[in-house]
Amino acid sequence: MKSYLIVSAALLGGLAHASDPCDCFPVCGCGHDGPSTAPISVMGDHLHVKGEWMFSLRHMYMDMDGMYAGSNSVSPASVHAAGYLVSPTRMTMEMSMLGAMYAPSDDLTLMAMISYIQSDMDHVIDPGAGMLIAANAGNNTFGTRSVGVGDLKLTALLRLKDEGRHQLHGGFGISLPTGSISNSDILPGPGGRLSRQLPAAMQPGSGTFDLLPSLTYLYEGDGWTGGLQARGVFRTHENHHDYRLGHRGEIDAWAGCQPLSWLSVTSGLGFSWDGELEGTQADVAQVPPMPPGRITVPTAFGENHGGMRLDAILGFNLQIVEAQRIGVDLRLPLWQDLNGHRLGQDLTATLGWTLAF
Ligand SMILES: [Cu+2]
Repeated sequence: MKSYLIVSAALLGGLAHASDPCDCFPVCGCGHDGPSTAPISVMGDHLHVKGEWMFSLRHMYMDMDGMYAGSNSVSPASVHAAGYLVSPTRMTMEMSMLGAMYAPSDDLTLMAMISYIQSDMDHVIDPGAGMLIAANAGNNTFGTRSVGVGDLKLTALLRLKDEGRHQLHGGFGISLPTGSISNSDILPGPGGRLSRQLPAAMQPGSGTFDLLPSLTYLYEGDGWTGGLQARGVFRTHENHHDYRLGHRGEIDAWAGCQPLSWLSVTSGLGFSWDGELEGTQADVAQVPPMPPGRITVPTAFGENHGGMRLDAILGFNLQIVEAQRIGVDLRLPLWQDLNGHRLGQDLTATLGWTLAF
């Protein structure tokens, strides 16, 4: 991770000194003169000019590999020793996002986003849990998959300040529970391998109306631009499976420059905080019928959700064709401190394309 930081710092430093002052346009990287420096995974980073539309397509790949307790990586055996019959070992999530933006005025941009999500989770059963292994057709590992449409997000971005090098806008959004929270897959348990409700982490939707406030500050320096975005997700009630996901807060900070008229390079940091899941997950078993004193799987319990994480961000934006942008960014965790026993974050990669007219 240190080498990554040195390389990206050297890259940005070298570009800033070697090239002419960058023509960076922090207002909008879509349809203006050159790509913005905001990482493609940051949404709502810009406003549009009156009457302008933008469509976007993003694909995000997230890899969670290995269990954590706090900030330490732990083995499945230690998860089993904590009482759980089953330990997750890995989860991948792929999310395709379709977005639209429209500006009814120079000070207001409306944004809508819908996603399609595929999640896969691998598990290992405690070698001592013979009955459960027998119920799993003699195998001590199993995988689950969940696919579906996610929650629809609607946001209004309002300009708060536009003064020389400084720009500030606020986001007021709502997430509508269009995603399923009732997806099931084949799981071992009483009666063998049967279709059962998957835990919250595998559901495409939150099942709740969520508030999505955000605040974005953009700065235009000499030869570089930077940005800072703080955003939150507040769950307003419990869903019909008797739980709500944790509230969420995130801050992304980035700085970048445009070494070529069609290329921008960005480096930054992302901090995220997730709260614990509240409530019980109806239909997800917490206590197995046998053996006594054991519990099922960490994902069935609220205290094993959430935590804090600091990511390094490295991104590129290309604008080869007028009004279109292709962006890619990587997020790699520098540090994470997670609640209870849960999978740690490994890598998040986002590839996106935007078209403005
Ligand atoms: Cu846009």
